[in-house]
Amino acid sequence: MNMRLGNKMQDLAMVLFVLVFLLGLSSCPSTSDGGQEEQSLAETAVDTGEASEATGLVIVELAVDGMSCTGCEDAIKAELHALPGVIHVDADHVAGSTSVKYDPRKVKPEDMIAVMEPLGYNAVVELIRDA
Ligand SMILES: [Cu+2]
Repeated sequence: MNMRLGNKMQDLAMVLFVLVFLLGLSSCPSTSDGGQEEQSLAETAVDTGEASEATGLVIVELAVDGMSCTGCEDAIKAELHALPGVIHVDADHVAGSTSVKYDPRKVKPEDMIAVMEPLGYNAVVELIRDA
């Protein structure tokens, strides 16, 4: 009797473990590996392409819903870096915020919000300030 109960508890624990694992995976709207490679590529391209100290750059602070891990941060950074005029991206899944330094003549916060939405992240502009 005790043995059977013990086995049941073990089965239950295993089921719970698998459930938590699956939940953890599915709570992340981004796919992990490809996104990270994209990010480093995009970052390199932007950093070398926008080396000069341009004037008129601004920083937009976005409140972002749906980030659950650093993979989300990486996915968002990669996606935003791919936009023309985006100089630098910081993302913080704990704070649920992303800040983007950009050239307002080339890209708008609406464009950033538009590329994040298909990934499962809803963003709204909190404030825009001079870089
Ligand atoms: Cu994630």
